[in-house]
Amino acid sequence: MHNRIESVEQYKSSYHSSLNESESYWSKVADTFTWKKEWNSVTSGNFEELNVKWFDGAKLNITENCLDRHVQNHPDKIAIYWEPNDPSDLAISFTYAEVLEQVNKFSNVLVENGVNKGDRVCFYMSMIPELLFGVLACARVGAVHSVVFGGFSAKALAGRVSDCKAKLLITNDQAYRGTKIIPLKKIVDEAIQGCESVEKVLVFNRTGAEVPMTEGRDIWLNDLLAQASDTFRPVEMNAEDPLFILYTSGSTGTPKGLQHTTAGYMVWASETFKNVFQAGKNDVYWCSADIGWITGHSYIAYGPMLNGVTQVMFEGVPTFPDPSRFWQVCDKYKVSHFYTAPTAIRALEACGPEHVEKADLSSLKVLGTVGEPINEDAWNWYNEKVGKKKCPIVDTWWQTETGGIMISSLAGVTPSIPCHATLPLPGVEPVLVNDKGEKIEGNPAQGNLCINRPWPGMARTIYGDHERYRQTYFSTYPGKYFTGDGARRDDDGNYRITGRVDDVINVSGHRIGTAEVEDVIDEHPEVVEAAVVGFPHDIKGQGIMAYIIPKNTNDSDNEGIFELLNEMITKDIGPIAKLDRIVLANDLPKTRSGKIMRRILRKVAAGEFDQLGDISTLLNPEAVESIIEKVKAQ
Ligand code: 7RM
Repeated sequence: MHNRIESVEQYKSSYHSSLNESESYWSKVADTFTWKKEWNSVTSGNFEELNVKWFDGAKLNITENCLDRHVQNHPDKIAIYWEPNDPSDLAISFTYAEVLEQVNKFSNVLVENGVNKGDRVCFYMSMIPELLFGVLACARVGAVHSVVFGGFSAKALAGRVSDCKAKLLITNDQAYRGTKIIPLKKIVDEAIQGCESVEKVLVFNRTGAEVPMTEGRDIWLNDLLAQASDTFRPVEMNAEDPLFILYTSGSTGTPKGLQHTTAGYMVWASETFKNVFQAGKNDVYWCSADIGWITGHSYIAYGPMLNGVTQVMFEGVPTFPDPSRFWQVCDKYKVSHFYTAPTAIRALEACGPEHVEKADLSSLKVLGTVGEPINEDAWNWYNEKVGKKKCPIVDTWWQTETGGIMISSLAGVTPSIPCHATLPLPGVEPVLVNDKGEKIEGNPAQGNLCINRPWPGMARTIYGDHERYRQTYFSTYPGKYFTGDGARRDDDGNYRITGRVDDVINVSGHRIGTAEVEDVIDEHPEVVEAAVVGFPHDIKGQGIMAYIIPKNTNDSDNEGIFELLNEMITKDIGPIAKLDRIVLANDLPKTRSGKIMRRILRKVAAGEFDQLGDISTLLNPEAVESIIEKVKAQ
């Protein structure tokens, strides 16, 4: 393995040279990977023209870096300990040599089923090894993977499959999720009706359920894999060829397909994993995320594999069969590095200390958190009950768009500060700007978090809509990438992320656009107008609340509307976007130009009735009084 940052001094000098001698810094880093051909230029392009390229001219296959080079050095090292949903089911492990074999088989299956370089392949699967193998197989054959989280609805799946014009859809019969069974194939059948691009559906048999198979379209993946050859020559890719598309929600419109490319993403996922987690040769790393989210892409499928690390892959949920499951899995595999989300920490804390106390947990060395701001109570509980105050906590701030971690302490190397992501990684130049876009100099400071220059792991575009990419991220503060987050910087330059400053709600670490939810609610015939906002929620971080003006002002006529709206939301988006609360209002506060004042709705939802600011300039100040009354009465 190549050099990693191992002291504060080394962090400072690396950070400095990554910005001031960027070309030589990144070319030294890149030298440690396997290439088919070297790059012509380390970095080119800028945010103005939005033509960013890294390692342009180079040729490579990312899976040779994830697999082949480790198989040469340590073929028999465990790559994956796969832990099934039900602890009494069979756990399986795969060495690096075995993962390579599986990925080769899967690659042959893809090619035999018509997948060519550049084609999009969509995955709608649960956390079974075949999802990981399939994703890597796409990369090996040069196809672009687009993983859709198995909790999304048929309609949400259809939207994503159609947007990226996937040729192949890969799923399993059903998914085990705690006590629940998710009928993935059935949802696929419903989704696929409007998806003209899809030629075939490959179905992995996980639960053995009877599922209808459409002749000429659906094929059992198990059979194909069983017959496939276990050798495959990786396809040579250009540095800037697309690697994957992943959909994420923003403040407006439908979810955006962020497109990441090959070489820059590889270098970023690998370097950030190595420096942040500091996992050694004999360590066991476990990231509890689903591969359907960016965390699972960068810190299950790619980062750890690029570093040749042993990791746990978990099919289940934190509370099944009981709330000690995470800790039992840590003990079972002697997990040394554990990476999870604040929402999981809070949910497990709420189940009581006995579950964590009965576990040993002495193997743990490093704890990580990601997905949303972590509150002090959850941080302390994680530190004391899980880490026994001896494990550094890395609070890793990043986004789907950034490809990998941007701001974080380095475990055991730079100091952890409760609830602070702390310092930018090499190559990351954060800036705080005020609402006018002016850079806030000096410390302490608070403002909108932007990134001032391109970094290797950044998304290159929104699939099929480069203009939307520019508009969404580079137009608010020209010349800068705007993250959508607010942040504070302390006297020593440490960042604390305060949360979204746009119309994105972060529910249990999942991004939900208020506009998406409003669109569903507006379909309801009895709804005149709706506004959706986030509010503080003890477990989820943020909950979703809808203010609704119903056609019918008689309350008894609106009975059941909450349940009905949630059914609609579950059908159109998925259960993760369900409302926690609704308020039926006669009127919503608006500006004189007719815009709903979400700022006020958010304050009211949070119960901050005396912090509404000046409401006298509103078109209808009396609307505020009336919603306050309704909320107080809840
Ligand atoms: C990795 C991921 C991105 C949004 C981001 C933030 C929030 C993520 C942290 C965080 C505070 C953190 N990608 N966020 N990590 N907020 N501290 N350590 O979650 O695209 O799904 O979400 O998540 O608001 O903009 S994501």
